[in-house]
Amino acid sequence: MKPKILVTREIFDEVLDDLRQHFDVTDNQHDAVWDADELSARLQDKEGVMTSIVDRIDAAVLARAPRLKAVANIAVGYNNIDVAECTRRGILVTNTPGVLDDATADFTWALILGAARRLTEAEAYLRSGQWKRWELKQLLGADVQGATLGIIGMGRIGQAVARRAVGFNMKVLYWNRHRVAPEIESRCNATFVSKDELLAQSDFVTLHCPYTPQTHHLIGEAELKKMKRTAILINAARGGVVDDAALVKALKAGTISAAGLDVYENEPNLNPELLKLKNVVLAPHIASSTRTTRFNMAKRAAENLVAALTTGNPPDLVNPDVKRER
Ligand code: 8YV
Repeated sequence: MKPKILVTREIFDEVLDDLRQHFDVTDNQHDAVWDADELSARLQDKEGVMTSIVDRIDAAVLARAPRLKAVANIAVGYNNIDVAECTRRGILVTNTPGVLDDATADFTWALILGAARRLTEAEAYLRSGQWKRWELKQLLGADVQGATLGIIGMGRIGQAVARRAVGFNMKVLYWNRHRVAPEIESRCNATFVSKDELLAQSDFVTLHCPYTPQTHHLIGEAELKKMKRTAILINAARGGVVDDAALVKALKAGTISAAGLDVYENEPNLNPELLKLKNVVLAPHIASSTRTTRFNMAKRAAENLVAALTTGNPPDLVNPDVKRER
């Protein structure tokens, strides 16, 4: 008998077919969002689950999944999973690092350029029929070329963002938990500075750190006040790293000039004030969403699940301290 697994999100048929070779698969063709009870009921007899940030695999859900041996997240971030509880219960947890760096970095640049050049505001203006003539001072934006880019979180995605800044002739500053290797600094042409220095000097501050208790509201009222009044904040990392209420206040008061956001606290229920602001470019958590990248993410998660439940050694294990014998 094949091990039973649950796939909580609608995924690509080809990946589902691969999974069916190894497992008895229950999938979610309608991409429904299950509450904790519905999720737990479906996990009761499953050995593995392939999931994404929409589904919370927390201690209460895990307590009701006695046969679970592996959780494969279709994402590089895994703040939707109680990893410590998985580790305690001997459950392997995996993510999908590497395959989405470039797509996410490209989209970060879409937000940087879109916010700097007021692209969504310009399009709304045009679509509403307000455009009557060319004007010298129409929709004036900020220069990206030659500006200073501050990167918070210099992992794979932060580095991919930095490498793209070379083409814009930018000065790149970064702040990270620890300084990265000199070869990486020189490849990215990036200088390690303190968080305060980065906030004070950057024209664009872009976030690329995971969401953890340590990064909760890493950018709040005090940090926004340390930024230039002309600065633009970009978040394609995780909601919760930014205090959205403080950001709304800062954008309204002109404490900073604009923001480009792909992620929010309490997704998909945005702070309604954000929707009213002109000086934000907003996207629905799609930074990794290219056809190739999302396919590769699903494929990588499936490979991790197969390895976790067959060899016990998935390539992208995030909790190496897990006790393997169950
Ligand atoms: C995913 C992401 O699309 O990888 C991540 O951490 O935020 C995105 O690339 C999203 O998490 C869906 O699970």
